[in-house]
Amino acid sequence: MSHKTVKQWALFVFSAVLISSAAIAQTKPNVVILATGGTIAGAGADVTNSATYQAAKVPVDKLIAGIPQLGSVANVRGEQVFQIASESFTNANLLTLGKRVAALARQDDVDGIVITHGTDTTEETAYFLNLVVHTDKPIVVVASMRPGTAMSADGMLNLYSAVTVAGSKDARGRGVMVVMNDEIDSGRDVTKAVNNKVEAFRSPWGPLGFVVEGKNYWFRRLDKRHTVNSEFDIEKINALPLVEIAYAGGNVDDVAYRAFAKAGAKAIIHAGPGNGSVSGALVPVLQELRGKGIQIIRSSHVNAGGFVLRNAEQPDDKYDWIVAHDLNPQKARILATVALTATSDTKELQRIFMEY
Ligand code: DAS
Repeated sequence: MSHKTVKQWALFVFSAVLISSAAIAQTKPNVVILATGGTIAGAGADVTNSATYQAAKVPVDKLIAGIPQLGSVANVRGEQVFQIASESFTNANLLTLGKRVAALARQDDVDGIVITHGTDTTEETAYFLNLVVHTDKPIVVVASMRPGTAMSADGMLNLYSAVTVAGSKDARGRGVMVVMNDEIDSGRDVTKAVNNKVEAFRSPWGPLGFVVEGKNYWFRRLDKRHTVNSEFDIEKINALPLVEIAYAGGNVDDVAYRAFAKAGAKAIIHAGPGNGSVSGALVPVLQELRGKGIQIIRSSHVNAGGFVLRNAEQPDDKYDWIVAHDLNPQKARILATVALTATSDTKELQRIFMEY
């Protein structure tokens, strides 16, 4: 074969490989990983340290490099939005993250978004994004209970599964999801139910589905309004009001409620026992604060499935109170924070708590 023919043949093979790899790359979804910190980016001193470690240490590029298999499910790139433990999240962090997610979701070259996050407030961030980001593209929040430096670390598989779901067409339109420990949960429903095991997250109404070895298995959809069907839009929200949670059991007094009012809270989530019950001793101060325009929202710290019933033991209509329905106190705070950017009318707020 002449030298020229060999050169032509080599050129042909090279361009064929280029075209086919570009074609394969195009068939793979484009997934962006937004890193915020947490245990999934944590590092411990020894492989036996599954619970003693520093969160928010490993940068996003190292997380991605640590899982070469990601490249077989998606074209992945990372952005380091924050590097914090999630208990340190503020309303300002939620706004910044929400606006970045919305901007990426608008891009035609982005098919799905993964957010690596601490487990402590995953449920709050995921619910916030579910309320304010107008896209039907998959948005998946992922965390881990053990740092990547520990034996049987869970972060690697959680992140691989999260990228798989975020790149899946069948994950579109399901609202913001949380992928942990093979489960796909709704960001609205899921909560951290156990402090120290990899099966830490629970949804009172059950998961949306499972992801196993890169395949999604769906069992239900979220019935509540979310994402493209939400009346709230992060593009129009530039500040979030102060909403506080007062945890109440027996022997409760009004100190926290008065302090929250003094600090400028626009609403107080009463995290009551049972059906969001309110001590008789509290009613006068709640009436006083309501009279000053502060919304009182009854939620329950009992929350393994069930909901606070309006006008059951507590005369909500008479006192002009709101019930948080099935939302736990921390989720009720997120919804109240978002809802109060649009209205302070009790009836409108109660509608919102029933619909979202
Ligand atoms: N402190 C926890 C957090 O950042 C660590 C974790 O579990 O991710 O939420």
